[in-house]
Amino acid sequence: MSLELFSLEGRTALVTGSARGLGLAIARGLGKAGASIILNGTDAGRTAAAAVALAAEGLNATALAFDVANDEAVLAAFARLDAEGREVDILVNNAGIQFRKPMLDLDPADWRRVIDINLTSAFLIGREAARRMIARGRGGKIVNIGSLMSEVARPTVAPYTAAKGGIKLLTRSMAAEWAEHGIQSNAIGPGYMATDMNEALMNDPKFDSFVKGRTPTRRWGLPEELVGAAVFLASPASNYVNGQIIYVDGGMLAVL
Ligand code: GCO
Repeated sequence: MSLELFSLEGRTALVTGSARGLGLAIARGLGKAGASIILNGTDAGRTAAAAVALAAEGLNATALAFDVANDEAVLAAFARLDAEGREVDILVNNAGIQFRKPMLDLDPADWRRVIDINLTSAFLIGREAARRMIARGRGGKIVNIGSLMSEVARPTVAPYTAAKGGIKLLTRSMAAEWAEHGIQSNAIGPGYMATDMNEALMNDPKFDSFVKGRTPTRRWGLPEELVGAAVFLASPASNYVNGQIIYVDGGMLAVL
């Protein structure tokens, strides 16, 4: 079997929230598979530094800082890509924040912020990318980043859970509307991964013990362990896969 099936040569991938964490690991992996990478973050300096770091590794990486939850910023970002002649063939909707507080104590503004960044941004950016993929007539790939919380809940993370549950069904909506245009829209559901966002949890002996006990693999996941699923869903290897979510969770969702 040819590895061409998993090659991203000649393709351009926009990865949101990729100045660090899971997004940066996924962007690096897509770059190593041959894609030209457009990194995104809200902090222009940090995003530019990440692009320089990937370029120093021999990857084709540039930075595009914009607020993924701001309608006008998203439109302006795609207008800039249009003006530069850059065509997004692969979109990874990874941007997301976490906000841990019981619902009874949650400020509605914090609820809305999590929903806007973790879910609405995927709709806003997904449709700008799809609009152009459809107009070009050669399809494309959309990979939304879900979570264990696309399936199950735990106390104190309601907005994140609602958003990630929405990501699962938004992915299916994208498949429903855009598959006929040659666009494959799928998702990845990371398990408990060793990232900055989870540092507080990793440093909590009780939660660390919970994760290691509840996960059959008995450890936290590494961000680079998402790369295989990301390259698969971004490559021709997944041309007949649509509306699916692949859990990279060490088996946590598979067992009681
Ligand atoms: C939490 C964590 C989780 C993980 C991940 C699991 O507070 O429970 O932040 O949400 O980050 O999303 O898939």
